[in-house]
Amino acid sequence: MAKSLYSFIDETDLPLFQEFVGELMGSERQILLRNDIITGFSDFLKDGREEEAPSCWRFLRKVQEALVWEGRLIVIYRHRRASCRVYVFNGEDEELGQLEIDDFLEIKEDVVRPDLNPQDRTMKINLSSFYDYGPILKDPQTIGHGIKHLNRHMTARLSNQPDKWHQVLYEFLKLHQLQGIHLLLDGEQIRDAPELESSLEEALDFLDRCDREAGLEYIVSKLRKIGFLDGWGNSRDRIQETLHLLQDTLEQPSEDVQEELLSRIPMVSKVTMISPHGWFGQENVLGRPDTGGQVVYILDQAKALEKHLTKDLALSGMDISPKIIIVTRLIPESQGTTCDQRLEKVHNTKNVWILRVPFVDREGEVVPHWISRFRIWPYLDQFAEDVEGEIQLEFKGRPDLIIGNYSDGNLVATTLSRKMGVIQCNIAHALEKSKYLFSDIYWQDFEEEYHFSVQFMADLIAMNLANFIISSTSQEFIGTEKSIGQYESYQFFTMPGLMHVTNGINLFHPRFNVIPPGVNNDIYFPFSEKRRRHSARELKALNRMIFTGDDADSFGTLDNPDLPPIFTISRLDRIKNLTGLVEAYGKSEKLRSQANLVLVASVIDPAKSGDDEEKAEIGKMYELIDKYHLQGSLRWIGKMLNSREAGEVYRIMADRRGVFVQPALFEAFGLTILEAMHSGLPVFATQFGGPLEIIENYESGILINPTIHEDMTDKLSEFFTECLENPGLWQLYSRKGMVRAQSHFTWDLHCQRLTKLAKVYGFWRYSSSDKAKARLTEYCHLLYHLFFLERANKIPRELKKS
Ligand code: UDP
Ligand code: LCN
Repeated sequence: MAKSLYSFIDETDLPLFQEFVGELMGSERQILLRNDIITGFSDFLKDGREEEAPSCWRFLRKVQEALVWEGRLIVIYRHRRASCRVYVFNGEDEELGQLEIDDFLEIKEDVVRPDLNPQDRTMKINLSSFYDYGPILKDPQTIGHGIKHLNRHMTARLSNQPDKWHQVLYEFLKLHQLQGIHLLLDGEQIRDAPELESSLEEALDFLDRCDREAGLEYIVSKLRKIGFLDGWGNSRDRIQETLHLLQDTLEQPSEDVQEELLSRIPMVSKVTMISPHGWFGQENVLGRPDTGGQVVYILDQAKALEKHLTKDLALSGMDISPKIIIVTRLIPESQGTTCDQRLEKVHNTKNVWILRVPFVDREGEVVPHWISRFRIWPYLDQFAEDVEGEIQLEFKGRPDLIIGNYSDGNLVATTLSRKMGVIQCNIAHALEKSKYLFSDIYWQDFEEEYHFSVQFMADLIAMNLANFIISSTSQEFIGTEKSIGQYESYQFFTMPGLMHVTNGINLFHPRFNVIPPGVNNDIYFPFSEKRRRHSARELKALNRMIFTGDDADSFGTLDNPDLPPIFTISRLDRIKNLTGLVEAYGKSEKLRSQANLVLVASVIDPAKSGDDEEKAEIGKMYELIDKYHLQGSLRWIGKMLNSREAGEVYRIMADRRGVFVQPALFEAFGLTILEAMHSGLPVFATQFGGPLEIIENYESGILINPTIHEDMTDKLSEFFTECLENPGLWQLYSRKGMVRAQSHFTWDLHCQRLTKLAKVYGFWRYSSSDKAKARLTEYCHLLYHLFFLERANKIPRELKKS
């Protein structure tokens, strides 16, 4: 279908636009990204004419990608977040052709791999025919608030077909059990929805009349006689409120009332969290390869969730303690960690455990050594089976909620959820697809090292089958005006010669919810709270270790240790770009005269690293230190700090009026940023990814472009200069960062919302037996067997590391 160019471009701007399109079509590159187009147009206008042609800018800013193909320019026009159209120009016509996504992918494949024979063409995956189940959102701005829309949908169905849905609600309450205890309604006394209404009246009437002094035991026994079992509340008032909520839901349903009713039902007491890769432990693990924020996140989440569920169960009158099991991989060659222990209690909890299950090879032998997260795929199918047995044993039954983490954990959660019939929540933490530019079209170049073909399929399966998905920021789902979201990138993509995904995820389904994490405030608290901090002796030792000590794990001496520190702490992945920060710092004489650079990362001896990417980064670090003669102004601590020490180090940096820098090329969220903010250390963080939503720029922190070294160093240098003129500036950033972190990013808030989601989506799962969802499950199951397992099993199983 053709569309007039005039719907986008003003008549006066048209000649310019066509000229620019002509220039793009003459370009040597056949694939252009948004940034190429924007900078291309800016250069095209030249010399102060950047403000010209506003309608062209409006149009071009929405172009995500363009292909130059057979004398035409084909553009992906993202008219709003999560929604794209494909337009075709021939450079002269005033009309635009429109293409289907499928055709676009075929052309893109042809551009990338013109050598592919038709018979080698790619498997097509289009899940759109399965997407007609459940409520569908309309406005992309509402993506990430799925629960709200689900509630609206469920309330509407209660109002529109009361007989049917009252009965469904009645059945749900009647069948409800927790830890084998039958709760809420006695089906022998209350036999259907109409009887529920009359029994409710009787119960509420009794509660109204009942003597204020009456004991809970008496009230509960009376209610039982009417057919209301345990689980409605822990006091007369609470029971009365909950029964009123039920009555209102039946008589005059509203979203809020229904949500509050569901969130009072004791549905969750046993939770399992799945996180197979990396070194999952409580000490001596952070900073190792594949071992960072996800471990911190899960441990803190589990602790906070135990507290929240304990309160939640008590409020519903249940004398039940929650139990949480974090499932990970058992690594016999544990390198001084606890990763070889089957069961480990999580510190400061009553009933939170780490359960480790080994990977086994084809011969049934336990795999002894650590394996990179990119190579664990062949072990996961058996792992899921073994985990099922182990958690059945530990829980003496099924859990009430399974939470998957990262691509591998989400896939295992999918298998467990299907087999055990338990609701599944996914947390991606970071989807690799967005981190590695062109990891889809040039997948073969990445395959040997990263096996993305397997990982992206695992992602597709898991994200389509999860009952609900949570993320720490909304851009993880739908990106920003400028860049597409991590989930959004699965809507359509091609891996030439392998798979061609026309519809991979429906972002308008209400399963997506944003709930940000917090930090452990026993560890990360303001530097000004002196009485909670380490003893003077410990502080002296830590200061020495970081700034002046000559331990085997530290590198570099500081000529002027009193300069404020630019501090960073991170794993040494390429994407974390610590070497970029070192290079930028090395290039800026001015910044070097204003501040020292202090890094806590990895190990300083490459021989001690078992990860190729990490080894390469360590090597690069030394090259840069040499090249820019950084001896004298850089300290590198290549040592794992325990979390108590790590917390104190942020505060020590604040004592010295330093700053925290997070220079990643892309960061899905960035817990270190929150840790620094909670400690009162001003933050400079990458503008690519989650930090955009954590920080309000030039308010509670400063965003930097890590791909432009001068952007990083100029902003840092300017800050230190201004602080000399106005010492209040440092305090201002420190304070505003703390306020922002404490008001928006806490685990209490997170757990309240997570528990509510589990309950509302739990009811939704029970009450919607949709055929389309069942077909989608079958289809994904096929993809799992025919594609995922097939390719995963071809990944060489690693030999023991020497
Ligand atoms: N961390 C640490 N020591 C290190 C490196 C990292 O304690 O040497 C901790 C850091 O304090 C934070 C987490 O690991 O809690 C990293 O989380 P983030 O979300 O910033 O990044 P990720 O590693 O998950 O990509
Ligand atoms: C993984 C990442 O890459 C970080 O950006 C997150 O903060 C971390 O997981 C926790 O979700």
